[in-house]
Amino acid sequence: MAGEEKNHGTLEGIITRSAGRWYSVRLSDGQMVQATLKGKLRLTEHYTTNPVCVGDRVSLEQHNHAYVITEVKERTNCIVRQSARDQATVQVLAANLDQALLLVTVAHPRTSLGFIDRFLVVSTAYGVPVFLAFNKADLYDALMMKQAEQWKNLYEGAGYSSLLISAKTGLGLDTLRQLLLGKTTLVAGHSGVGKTTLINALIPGLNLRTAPLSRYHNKGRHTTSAAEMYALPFSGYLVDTPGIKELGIFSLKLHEVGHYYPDLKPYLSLCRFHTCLHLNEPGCAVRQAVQNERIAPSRYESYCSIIHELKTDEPVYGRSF
Ligand SMILES: Nc1nc2c(ncn2[C@@H]2O[C@H](COP(=O)(O)OP(=O)(O)OP(=O)(O)O)[C@@H](O)[C@H]2O)c(=O)[nH]1
Ligand SMILES: [Mg+2]
Ligand SMILES: [Zn+2]
Repeated sequence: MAGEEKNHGTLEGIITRSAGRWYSVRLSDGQMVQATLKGKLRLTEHYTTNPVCVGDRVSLEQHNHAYVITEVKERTNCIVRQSARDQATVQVLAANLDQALLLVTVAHPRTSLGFIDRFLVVSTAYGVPVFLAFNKADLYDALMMKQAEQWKNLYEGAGYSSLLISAKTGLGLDTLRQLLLGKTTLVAGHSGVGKTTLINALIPGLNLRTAPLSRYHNKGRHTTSAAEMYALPFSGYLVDTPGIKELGIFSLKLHEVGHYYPDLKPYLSLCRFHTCLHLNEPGCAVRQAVQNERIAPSRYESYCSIIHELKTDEPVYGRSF
């Protein structure tokens, strides 16, 4: 009965999970509650599937035992994921992040350099600092270890912190804890690289569901189906995400792309033409730097592949925060 309804005033909180029409919210006093969204908020961002995402700061009202989200605060940043095959599928993974951890492995499911570079570009473009961890080090033979070291050096040389870890044995986790301390970190990567296993290792007692790789494909099965935020026992938060298969690049301007490659950046202003896209223009300082082995060939190749993709695809969506 409306007349007897008790309104407890406005509360503040952070979305920790969204599942269907229900949102889990951590209130500013630490209490976890379930809430629904006020009707009109459902219509605001029409080309994303989710108007409110994990990490969003919200205001809520409590009416008896029901909580309703009445306002979503402006985001400082967010990571939007768009499938490379289906451009209509755009999903805001999480918002208000301090950083992203891209989890990869040279065991299974092996991550390609092209995928790593795309994720680094997307993260950087959305204003989220990113670092890498090579997981499952306990499974590496001598050859794989050499490969992991090479890739680690490649990305450190390009300006990204990189660690060698094992979520299973705990190798490297002390160093990782230092990087996570006091921050909200999105954990991303292919399905089956061990995102959830790592989160379980960092948060004793959490026991989230993980699953072995499928026997036939040596690939993950998308065991985690929705993003969710968890509190670390030493201050900070982790956002577990469902595995990313492929990553579409969209809404970047051609001339912006080089700026999201820290290793290309020092050369961008040295090209003969200021409109240089570093493909085959004369007097290109970037290509010269590749020839002089100051830029790794794989990094330059992924740059070219992103430029070609942007040239052939009409950007459909504006970048929305
Ligand atoms: N040997 C070894 N196995 C690991 C390690 N980390 C994860 N695994 C295994 O890899 C498999 C997949 O792990 P998950 O944590 O479910 O992977 P995920 O990245 O969360 O996958 P999605 O939720 O599908 O995106 C499980 O069988 C884990 O036990 C590791 O460091 N070493
Ligand atoms: Mg998982
Ligand atoms: Zn150039």
